[in-house]
Amino acid sequence: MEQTFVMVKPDGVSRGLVGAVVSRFENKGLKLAAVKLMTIPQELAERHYGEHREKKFFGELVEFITSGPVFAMVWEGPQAVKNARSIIGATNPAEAVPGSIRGDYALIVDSNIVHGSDSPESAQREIGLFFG
Ligand code: RTP
Ligand code: MG
Repeated sequence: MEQTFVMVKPDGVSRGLVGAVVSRFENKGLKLAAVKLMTIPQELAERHYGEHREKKFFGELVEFITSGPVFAMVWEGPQAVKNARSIIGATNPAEAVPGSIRGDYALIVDSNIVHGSDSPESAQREIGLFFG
């Protein structure tokens, strides 16, 4: 059974959207396998988003993701990675379809509520970082 790493980002936690996010994954039929409320240390943030290290928004991204508590989760089920990305919606909320989390709850790319792994390999890496 495939697993994926999902987290409600600091904007989603501070807006009280943890329950809404969890509901959507439960409604879809995925199973919750692990959960942790935590504030991400700088070093973990830099490793988690390591693929973006050279991008101009990297500093802001790390600052944002460490700015308050996140709600980290592991969800499992058939094609969990792909199904989770579809529930979450496009990276830019302006392009995310209504019915997706980002389409329904977010406006701008800097604060888009939730993270989901982009491949099964990323999922295993991220689950190791956060729950290993
Ligand atoms: P995430 O990793 O957070 O689930 O988002 P994603 O896969 O949909 O998008 P990704 O390309 O991995 O980007 C990671 C996060 O970086 C911020 N971002 N800002 N200013 C920009 O052009 C820009 N592009 C990406 C977003 O917050 C995105 O979620
Ligand atoms: Mg990503």
